[in-house]
Amino acid sequence: MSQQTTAAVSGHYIGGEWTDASDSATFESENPATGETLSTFQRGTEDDVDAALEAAQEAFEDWRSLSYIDRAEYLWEIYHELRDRHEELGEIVSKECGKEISEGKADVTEAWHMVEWAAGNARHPHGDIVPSEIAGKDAYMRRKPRGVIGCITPWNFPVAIPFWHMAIALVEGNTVVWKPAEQTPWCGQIIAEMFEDADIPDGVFNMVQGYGDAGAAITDDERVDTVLFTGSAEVGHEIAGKVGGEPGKLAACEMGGKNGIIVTENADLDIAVHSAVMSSFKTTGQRCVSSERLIVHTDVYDEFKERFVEIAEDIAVGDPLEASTFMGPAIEADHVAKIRTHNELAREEGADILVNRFELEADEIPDGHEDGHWVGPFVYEIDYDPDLRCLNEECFGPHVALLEYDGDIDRALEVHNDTPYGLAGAIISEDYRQLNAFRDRADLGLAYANLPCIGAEVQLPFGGVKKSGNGYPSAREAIEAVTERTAWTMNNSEEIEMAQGLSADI
Ligand code: UN1
Repeated sequence: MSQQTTAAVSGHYIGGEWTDASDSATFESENPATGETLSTFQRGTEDDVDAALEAAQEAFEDWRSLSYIDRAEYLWEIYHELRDRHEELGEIVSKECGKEISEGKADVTEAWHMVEWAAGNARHPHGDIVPSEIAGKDAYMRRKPRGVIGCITPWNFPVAIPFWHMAIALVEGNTVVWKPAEQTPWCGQIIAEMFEDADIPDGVFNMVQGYGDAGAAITDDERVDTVLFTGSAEVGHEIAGKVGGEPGKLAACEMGGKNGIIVTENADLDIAVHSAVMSSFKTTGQRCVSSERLIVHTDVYDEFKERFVEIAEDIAVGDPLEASTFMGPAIEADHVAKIRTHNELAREEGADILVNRFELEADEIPDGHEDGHWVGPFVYEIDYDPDLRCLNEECFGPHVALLEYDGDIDRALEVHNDTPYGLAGAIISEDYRQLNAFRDRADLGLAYANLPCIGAEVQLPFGGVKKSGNGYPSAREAIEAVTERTAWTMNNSEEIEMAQGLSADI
């Protein structure tokens, strides 16, 4: 059981030791619902990252030579700790990243689901037996670890996403250097304590707290074999461009989206409204899978609009620790400013504003939470035009456009696909042909039918197409980014016989 879950200056975890930043710089984590300081942390430098990478490299050979099952044992320890500390850690997630409490707890649940998948997968086959053209030859595809994995994770899932990256990487035999988001270092601290409590061998797991400079020191270093990144498109595209261009190095990045939900003429409107509200406002719109475009058929548009707007006007924004809250605050003051800019852009581009709760009324803000980073729903309708920036740029907040379309599923898909992104989306329809058209032709990594477009499960691939990502840093498919494939071919005969009819005569 960990020792520390309250304020103190907390260090990095490098080579099995808690260490201070090389220049003693610190930073603070804040409760976005109150503005209060939660805790103080060492701010990572290049030297700290250097030490972490050295430790990870040194630990690699011994770690890779353990069996999959033995490596997974360490992860099972953490699985139990995540379960035992579910309530406590869920509350810390809510305090540090502002998600309402059921979401805080779901974040922890998703983490242990990932650990369960990765550790359980240690007992599953890890390659293929492949037929050979030659009777005396055996051929296989075998996997082996890539080496040191650099993990950069976001604040909006401060427990689940680190495990998306690290659980599989570690069970596969890699060592890791991880930088938690600077907004959620407390969650990072607790996860590091869990690895310490699990007695993971020194240097196998390393955590450096800090900002983008520490992250860049990880991603840019030649000792890192794979970078796993989940976060903003801006940073992800930079990493993918830089790291992806280096021979021998891999970057798997998962970024945001401008996710859409299509509501067709025959949709069940209860399901449609419910799905749209969940997708647009849960996590205060701050999921990479949150929906910012609702593409609604003209036959049902007015009714959908009326019902959606009524809920958006009323939805409970407030203290994340209160069970009655639907939406907590935005993560930080800078993010509130960014959401404001997106709302203003929509207005400038001709949006008709249907709900504007961007600035909450004083009596909507809970007592003692006046310094929180409050924002409420912003809902607008606008004539569809593919060139509008407000329909193409991700806001990452409770900011959503209603777009009316007239025509068949082809028209709906045209509007849906017309963004640079392709992460998650949904269709609400009772017509199986429309559902299948969406499944096959929506530019998406995650496609939902008659459901919200949030809430993916870890045993599915999680990642996007177009500008939403390259590779899968997350969930089941992360295995591809953290392993090498070896084509292993063995001769069982006393002769050499070549494939493709190549002569073996010398
Ligand atoms: C994110 O949106 O940043 O699918 C991650 C979901 C969660 C993960 C979301 N399982 O909504």
